[in-house]
Amino acid sequence: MEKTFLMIKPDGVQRNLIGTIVERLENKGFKIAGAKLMHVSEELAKTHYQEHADKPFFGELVDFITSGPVFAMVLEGENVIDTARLVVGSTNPQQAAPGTIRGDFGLTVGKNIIHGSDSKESAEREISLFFNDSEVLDYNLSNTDWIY
Ligand code: RTP
Ligand code: MG
Repeated sequence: MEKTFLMIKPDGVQRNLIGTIVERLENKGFKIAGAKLMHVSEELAKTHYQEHADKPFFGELVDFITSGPVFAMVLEGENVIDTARLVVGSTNPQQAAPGTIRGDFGLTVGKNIIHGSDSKESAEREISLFFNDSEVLDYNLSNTDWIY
């Protein structure tokens, strides 16, 4: 099954939105294969956002993502990479559709609450940057023998 990487950025954590965001992702039907609260080092931030290294906002982006804890997740589901990006919404929260995470909670492009991988290649790269193999779990959600 396809996997993607999502990360609630420091602004989302500071605004106590972890529960609300995870609830939306679970309600959508995605399966959580891995999750953790962590600090992003400067080195990891620069590697993660290396495609933006030449952009004028790169320094600010690295400073912001390392400014406080993030909540990193691996989600699993059919077509999860593209569908999670739809749930996340457009990059600029001021243009993101209502009903999306950025549309409902984001304030500015620099503080847009959450990151989501944008392709199969980025998803694989980002999952392996943020998670060890042992932190991405393979388990069955449909084992309901215990419900009577
Ligand atoms: P992300 O990588 O964080 O999921 O966001 P994205 O794909 O929607 O957008 P991307 O183009 O990859 O940009 C990465 C992050 O850089 C910040 N940004 N700031 N000041 C600016 O003009 C500007 N443009 C982009 C945003 O926080 C964006 O999420
Ligand atoms: Mg991106």
